[in-house]
Amino acid sequence: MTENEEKIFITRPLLPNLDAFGEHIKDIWDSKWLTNHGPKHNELEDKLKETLKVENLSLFNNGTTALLTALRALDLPEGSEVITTPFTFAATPHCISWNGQKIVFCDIEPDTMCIDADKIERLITPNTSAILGVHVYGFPCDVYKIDQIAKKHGLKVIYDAAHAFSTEIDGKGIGSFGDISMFSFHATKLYNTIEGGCLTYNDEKLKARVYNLRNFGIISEEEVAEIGINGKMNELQAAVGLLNLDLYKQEQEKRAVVRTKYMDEISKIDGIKIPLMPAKASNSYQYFPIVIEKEYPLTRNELYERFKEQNILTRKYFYPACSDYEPYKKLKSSNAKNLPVTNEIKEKVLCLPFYGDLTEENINKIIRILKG
Ligand code: T4K
Repeated sequence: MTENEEKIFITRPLLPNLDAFGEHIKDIWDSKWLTNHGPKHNELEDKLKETLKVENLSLFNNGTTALLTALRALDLPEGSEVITTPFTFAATPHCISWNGQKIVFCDIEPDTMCIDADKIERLITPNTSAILGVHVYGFPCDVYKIDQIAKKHGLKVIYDAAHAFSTEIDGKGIGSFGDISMFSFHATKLYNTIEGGCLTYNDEKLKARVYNLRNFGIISEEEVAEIGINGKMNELQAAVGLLNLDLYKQEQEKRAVVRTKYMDEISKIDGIKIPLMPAKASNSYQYFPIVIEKEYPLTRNELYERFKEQNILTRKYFYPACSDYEPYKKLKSSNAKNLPVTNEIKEKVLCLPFYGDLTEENINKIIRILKG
């Protein structure tokens, strides 16, 4: 066994059949068309639109370039304020800053751990241009309340749906809410294209703009209309994406079984809370977070170390919070008194290994450690 084989990771990527991938590679080699909106890219764009139940979809080479492009496509004024959550991966605030907007962190709601819609309005100033919510762990933000606030104040709404592939709210694709949503198809995501991502949006007029921004701002051989980026997904990524589209539901079913096994046993343990999906939303099965309360005999950090001693690599997503990061910690909105829930949750949350091929033996080992 190699060192890696002995470890239990938080996730393992969904991998298509190698021969099937070989057939795609042969097509790509034969056509000599490797990237720049090739046939597999275009086929995947069409298919994903149906899967995610959205009107418009543009593929990207990763979720971060997609989110950067989303902010640019909405023409948020430079120096304007974007209200967002500190309880997310670094990419979310980095995209706002990289794009020249100012971050205003809003505290999170304790059950879903998403931005607390009831605390957004008090942070709005004449300089606010947008709200950027994150459907963290696939739990949905309060999209209806956020929509009301945005309409009332004339703000744009962007969602980071990196963790929410195929989640639906009241039967609608989660990517159909707000002005633009971003999905990540990174290797660690339920559905992956190795690296990759997409934007989804209702306004068809954004399509051409997103297309140009994704391709350096080029609009014709002799015309570059604006400052764009290289956000294009290549044909190899798209081939993995096409094959994984046939597999992700089966992976979700396998994860549902793992989840049930975890729930049956962990729900009996005093001091461990399992955050639940609101009834109106379907589960993407991206992560399995637990919250370690005071009644539990170990702190979250002690539990993390205990797992590590047994080669089980749980993750403290998202500790530290983004408001603790060097570039953001001095912001007024990062002050601890403004973020009591974030600062409490970041010390208590732990994501357990969660993927379809997690063996019964390993699930039992994890549960045994939790039971102490
Ligand atoms: N917004 C949110 C809310 C996000 O969570 C993310 C990304 C983004 C935006 C940006 O989207 P992208 O630009 O990435 O598309 C991972 C991922 O790299 C990152 O995509 C993800 N969020 C974040 C939550 O997790 P790390 O640093 O934790 O990954 P790493 O390398 O430690 O991998 C975790 C475990 O996964 C490994 O211990 C083993 C397993 N693994 C990983 C890789 C890469 C594999 O088995 N095979 C692999 O190839 O960031």
